[in-house]
Parts: sequence; structure tokens; C-alpha cells
Amino acid sequence: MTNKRLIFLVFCAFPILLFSQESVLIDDFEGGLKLWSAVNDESHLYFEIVDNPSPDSENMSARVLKCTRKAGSVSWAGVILRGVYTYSIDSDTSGYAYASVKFKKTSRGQVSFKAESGPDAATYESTMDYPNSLDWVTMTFDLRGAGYGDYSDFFVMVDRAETASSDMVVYIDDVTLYKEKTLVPEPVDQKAQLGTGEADGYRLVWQDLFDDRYLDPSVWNVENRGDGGGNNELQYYTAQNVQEYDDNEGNGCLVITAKKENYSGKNVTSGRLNTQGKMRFQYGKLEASIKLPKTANGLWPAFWMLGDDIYSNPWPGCGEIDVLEMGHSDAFATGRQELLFNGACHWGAVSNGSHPNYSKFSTWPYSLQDGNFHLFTLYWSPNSIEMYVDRDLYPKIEPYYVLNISDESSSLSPGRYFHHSFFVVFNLAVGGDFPSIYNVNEITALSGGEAKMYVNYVKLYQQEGEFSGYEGPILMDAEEIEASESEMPGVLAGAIYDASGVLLARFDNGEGNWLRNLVPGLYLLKFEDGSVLKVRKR
Ligand SMILES: [Ca+2]
Ligand SMILES: [Ca+2]
Repeated sequence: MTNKRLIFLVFCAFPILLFSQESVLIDDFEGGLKLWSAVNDESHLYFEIVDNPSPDSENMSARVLKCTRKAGSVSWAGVILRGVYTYSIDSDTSGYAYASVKFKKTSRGQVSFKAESGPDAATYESTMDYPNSLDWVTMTFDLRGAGYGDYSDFFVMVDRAETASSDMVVYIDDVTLYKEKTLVPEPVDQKAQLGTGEADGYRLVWQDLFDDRYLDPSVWNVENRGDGGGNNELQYYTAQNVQEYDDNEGNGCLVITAKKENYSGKNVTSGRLNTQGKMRFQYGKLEASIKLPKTANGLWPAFWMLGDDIYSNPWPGCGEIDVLEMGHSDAFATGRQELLFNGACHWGAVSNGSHPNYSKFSTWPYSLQDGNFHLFTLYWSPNSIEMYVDRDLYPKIEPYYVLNISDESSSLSPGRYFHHSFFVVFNLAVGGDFPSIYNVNEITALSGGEAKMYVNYVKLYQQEGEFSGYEGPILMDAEEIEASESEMPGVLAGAIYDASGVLLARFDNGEGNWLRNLVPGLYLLKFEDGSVLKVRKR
């Protein structure tokens, strides 16, 4: 599908949606403090607008309301916005029927949303248990039991009447009324898959969270081959060994399985996949969250890239960037199986059996095969290639690999080979030249019959000016789409899903301001003609 076709679909899908009032934001606390006041416990509740203490996928906004409830409080505490706005609340579609509030709270307990039509007048209140979470949580309150009427006072109550022995802090954001629950972002108990995020001017261009249990064939080619990969590897790569499903902790993953089995002349099989011809880029930040198997002895997992011109410019002339390789024979020879890994680049031409390359091995201070996900991040700029481990957890960590690619002085300089598009590869090789094992019976890592490599997500970010180097699934900015709505000539129907494939809402003939009501993030729009568009809401 071409870009033009996608843009046409988007323009068709967004007419007359923009000015309906399916939701209303009472306050996002970005524009200074409105006339909120403390309720019921003025001497014990202090509040102020502060910077978001920990932006995450549920709330990436800059400013939030911080409430500090002093120790010794004995009744409900909270804040109220009184008499600033008036909205109709009703159980049918003519009024608002739901409210959502984002909370970040350090303890369990109850929270509530309350609407009054004025002091000492009609009141409706909905209370919910706050989950045991240190992350931002969106709570949705059902107001359908309220009597019909115009309400002018809105309370957010932060804790049950208990005498607290110490101060309690609650952060609040995005107090919103909705007409339809399908438009309300439900609290989702999913682990954040953030990576290093959009810091330093990088914008998310593409990602695969591997959360929908169906490997996306519009991005991935699953390889079927038993040629040894040029390294005398022992496996036959089959499609059956490349799947998308949850790991044993509920993380949707790309799962590559290596196993002992006889297949097409080999006695071990495994998996390899790539984005050749479907997703490629030049420059940017590419990262993958990977749970590695125990590699020693004999497994060789890798996260890497090849130059997109490999058919016309054979390896190593096309260039190769290895972000992660693990399982080298030196590792198990020295007892560093879980610590020793490397990044590498290969380029140039083969001469006398060798070619220009730079490999850098590191002995990491902690196990990278500990059953947890570790993040491997490549920064590729016009000047350099750099690689990091777990930079989401340790932002100031040094790169484990740096290669200057600005030098173009000779035909074998790296600067001649790393300034064009590359595609992504994941694989789990078995044996061969890197582990220096050529007999399947010597592979201790497969003594249990099989081993698995899990990839929780892969993300590509680019900086302004680099976007033209990307070709692949299109991620459109929803607000840019909305701004262009006056050009939309017609109407289409379809549905919108979150990035993990959960249906959020259906839209038809321009009904509903569904896009505006969604929290920032990635969404899939599926139109009734079957076409799919990935949309980004900022
Ligand atoms: Ca905010
Ligand atoms: Ca995932």
C-alpha cells in the first residue's frame, strides 16, 4: 500500500469528528492551577502543580497535581473544582456517563469521583479501589447512576477516612468526562514497554511489541534455510521455530526456539527472521528488549542488521552491523558464558580470506542470561555507530561499542559502507565458527532438548531530518491528521485498536470524536475495506 493511499484513507476517516463533544477535559494541570480547593480536610491536605515525577506510557504529560495528605487525617480528603464549568450528567447518551482520572499513589486504598449540582444540592459519587501499583493508573468511574442534571462541582477524593501515621502523596492528572465507555482508556495491567524512549530529540518511527500473538507478515520474513549461514552453523532454520506468543511472565514476545530434531539432513533446528524489503532505514536509534537463553555451550543468539543492497552488493560490501552476539567459544572457555558478548561491524571486500571489520567484546558486570529482559540499543548517526546495554535502566552508562564511520578516505574505510539503508535480523544460531562447536552432541545448552530466545519489543526512533531514511509501516501523527481534516472529502467506517490489539471503539460515518479522546500512544485503525493504518497520538 502506498503512502498516498494511506493518507487518502485517513482523510476519508476523519470528517466532522472534530467538533462533537464525546469527552471533555476538566483539567490536565498543564496551564496553571485552576480554582481547585481542598475539601473536607483543609488543614490536612496540601496541593500544588508539579512536574510529572515519573512519566510513563500511561501519563507522559509534563505537569500534574500533587496532593499531600498530612498524617493524622480522619476523613475523606481531596480537591474540588467548584462552579467553573457546568456539564450535563446522564445515563443516556445526551449527557456524560463516565469520568476518568489518572492517579499515581504510593499506597492502596480507595479513590472517588464526585459530582454535585451545587453546594448542598444533587450529588453523585463513584468509588473504586486503587490497585497496588507505583505506576500511573487511569481509573474510570461509572456515573450512570447519577440523576439527570447539570453538575457544576467536581471532586477527586484521594483516600478513605483512616488515621494515617505518616504523610501520603497522591498525584492526579487528566480529569475527564466521557459519554461512551468505549472511548475511555481502561486501566491496562501491562508492563510498560518503553525502552530508552524519545529522549534527545528522537521520535518513535516504528515498533513491534510482539503482543498480538501473530507475527506481522507485513514486516517480517521468516527464513527457511539450512546452509549454515556462511559460518558452518549446525541448524536448519524453519518457520515453526519463529512464533509470537507470551513468555511465562505474560509478556507478548517474538519467540525463537532452537531444538534437537532431525530435519532435512540436519539434527538441530532453529529460527531466523528479517525485515528485508519491508522495513529498512538509514540512521536512527534501534533497540530490542531480549531475554536470552543460556548460551553455553553452543548457542549463538544475535540481533543485527545487513545492508539493504545485499543482492546487488554482496556481503561484506553491503555492510553488517551486529548489535548483539553472544555465545563465543572464549566465553565458555573462561567461564564467562553469561557475561561475555560483543558488538561488531563488517564491511569492505574479502581479500586473502579476511575483510575489514571491528568487533568489540565486553565482559559485563552482571549476567545477561539471568532470565530477565535486557535492552540492546544502537545509535547510528552520520558520524558514528554506538551500542548500549540497559540504557533504559542506566541512562549514563558508557557505550560498549563505538565505531567512527565518517572516514571515507579509502575504498576500505567504513565511511564508504554505512551510509545507506539497512534491514533488521534476529536469529538463534546453533554451533558453527563463533562457538567453535561442530557436533550437536557437544551442545550442552540443548541438553534439555530446546532453548528459547525472547524478544519483547523492537523500536526504531529517528531525529528530525532522518525520517527520509526510513521505509516501512507508516506511523501517522494523529494530531497532524486532525489538523488536515478540512480536506477530507468523504467518510469511512472501521475500528480502532490499541497497540496490543484490544478493540477500543468502532467508528462509522463520522460519529464520535474517538481519536481526540485517546491517551497518547500507538493505535491501529482498521477500515472496513480491510486496510490497516498505524496511528500515533501525541
Ligand atoms: Ca498533565
Ligand atoms: Ca511485547
